[in-house]
Amino acid sequence: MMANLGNMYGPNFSFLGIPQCDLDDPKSFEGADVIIVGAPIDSGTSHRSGAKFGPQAIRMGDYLPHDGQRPHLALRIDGLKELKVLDAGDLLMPPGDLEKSLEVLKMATEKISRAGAIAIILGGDHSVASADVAGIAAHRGAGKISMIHFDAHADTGDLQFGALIGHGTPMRRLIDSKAVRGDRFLQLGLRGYWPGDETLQWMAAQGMRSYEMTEIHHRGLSPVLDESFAILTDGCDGVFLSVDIDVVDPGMAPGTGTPEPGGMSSRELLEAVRRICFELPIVGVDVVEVCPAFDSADITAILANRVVLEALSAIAAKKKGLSYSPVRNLLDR
Ligand SMILES: [Mn+2]
Repeated sequence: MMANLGNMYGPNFSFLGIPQCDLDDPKSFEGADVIIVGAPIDSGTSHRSGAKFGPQAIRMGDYLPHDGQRPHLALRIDGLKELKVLDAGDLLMPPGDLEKSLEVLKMATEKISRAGAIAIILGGDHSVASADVAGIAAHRGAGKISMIHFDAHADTGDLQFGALIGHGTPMRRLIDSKAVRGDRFLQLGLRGYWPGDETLQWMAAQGMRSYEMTEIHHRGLSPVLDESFAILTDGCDGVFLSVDIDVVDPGMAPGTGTPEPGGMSSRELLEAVRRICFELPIVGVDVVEVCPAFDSADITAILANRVVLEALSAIAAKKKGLSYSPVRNLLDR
């Protein structure tokens, strides 16, 4: 039996000190609500690499004691205590074999989904989405889960330097394989200079909806989320949330491989994650493209850590049936 690896590229510690489990030992994750797993691979990057060190940076990115608890100030719930959240450590992902690495990840998320738990995957470059979502879809049914994807880039390329697998192609692979329906695939925060016409036409033909950053700015995040939620829950019974940290402006998230200026603020991302996980039936979350070598004062890793915590807190609040309003006086009890 393979034990929990801990961090593939560093000492063994769990996300904020939560208990560990071993995906090869079903007893160790019996009854889990959420299982966190690291996907330490960056062989899919098209530009500067280093995201394979993302999982350990995300686990560590917090200035409070790593004591397995985190009561949320606004939601008034402790996601780490209210839910049974376990850390399965990093998957063994050989950097020279991206295909095999992704197969390992797909098997892991399918196993987590079949155990009735929500998978939270710490990337890794975004190629991991092609596997982690596919694993959950293998359990819940093709086309049965919808996708909300935060990113500066569409990641819908057909080929990346001639290869089918890479961090620029996972969303095309998920739609091509019918794991996720194109018309239940939403993207928020796109900007910059990629992709080109041919790819955009393909995206339109799939019925995708991609909100460019300027549209979100002018319409406001809330109306865009309202519109998205109606599409995501139409005929699908679960939602996967994929967060490429480069959706946030490089000024607030510099530690990433392909930074694109003009992104959303970290506050907007956290608010969106809170609403999504509070209001939608989340079946999985990935947080990808954190690249510690290009970070400054750990701010990107800390943001990614907070994205995970925001998701956990909101999932716990939803499960408990709490009511929440973003405009409530914090001190009204
Ligand atoms: Mn991406």
